[in-house]
Amino acid sequence: MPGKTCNVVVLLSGTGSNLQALLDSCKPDGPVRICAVISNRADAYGLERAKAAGIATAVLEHQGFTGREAFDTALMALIDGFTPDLVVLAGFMRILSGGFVRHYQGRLLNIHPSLLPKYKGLHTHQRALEAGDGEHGCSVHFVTEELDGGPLVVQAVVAVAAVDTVQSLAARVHHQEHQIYPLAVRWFAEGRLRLGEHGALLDGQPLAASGHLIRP
Ligand code: NHR
Ligand code: GAR
Repeated sequence: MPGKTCNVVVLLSGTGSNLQALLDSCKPDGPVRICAVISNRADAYGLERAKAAGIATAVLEHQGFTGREAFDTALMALIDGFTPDLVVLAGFMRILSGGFVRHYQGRLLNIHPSLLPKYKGLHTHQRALEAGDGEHGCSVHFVTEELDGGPLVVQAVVAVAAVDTVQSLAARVHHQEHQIYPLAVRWFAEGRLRLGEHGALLDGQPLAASGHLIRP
């Protein structure tokens, strides 16, 4: 899509270092335009990063809703007010309902701190260390109803050292997250990445089951 900009809404719950990596990767004449950052937590530091970059922010606290469906319906209305081409989960810590995920089918990405399909869910670094894994990493995937189970786009592998702690391992995984998320978002914005019937396609070609794999 030369010339066309891709409007992106970012959802987050916390620090927002992945948002920062996306912001830093956006060139004024590039294809990615982050149009809003939405948090389910009013105290998320990611909101400050967005404000500092002059980007619209909104807070929708899930505590105010009775049940996931009601929260998700309000969240969809808020997101759609920004007419995004792509919605990006960047440390967003709420599980999304089927209705939400179907509404954004093919235009919803997540970054997850493990080499999926290993370690879906939470506490991934601790679980990789406890299992004695020699390799760990992070994954970008299209979001489907299956939690952390959607088609993979790109993965980065991190070697685990014998001396690693949760903190030291998480720091190296984070560094890789900050490389691969901007890459995946740029591919999408350039029209190179899309969700086909049988998985993710890059330049019209099916990606491997692991997605595009980056090794140290
Ligand atoms: N929703 C769907 N339908 N599918 C996915 O793949 C999703 C999703 C929503 C979020 C991010 C995910 C991750 O990368 C994500 C992927 C939160 C939880 C969780 O258990 C699990 C996975 C992910 C995000 N959340 C708790 C809940 O009850 C709350 C935890 C908390 O607030 O700290 O929603 O890991
Ligand atoms: C990232 O490591 C991301 O992969 C993870 O949360 C962190 C957010 O960091 N996501 C999940 O665990 C989703 N359940 P950030 O706020 O600094 O980008």
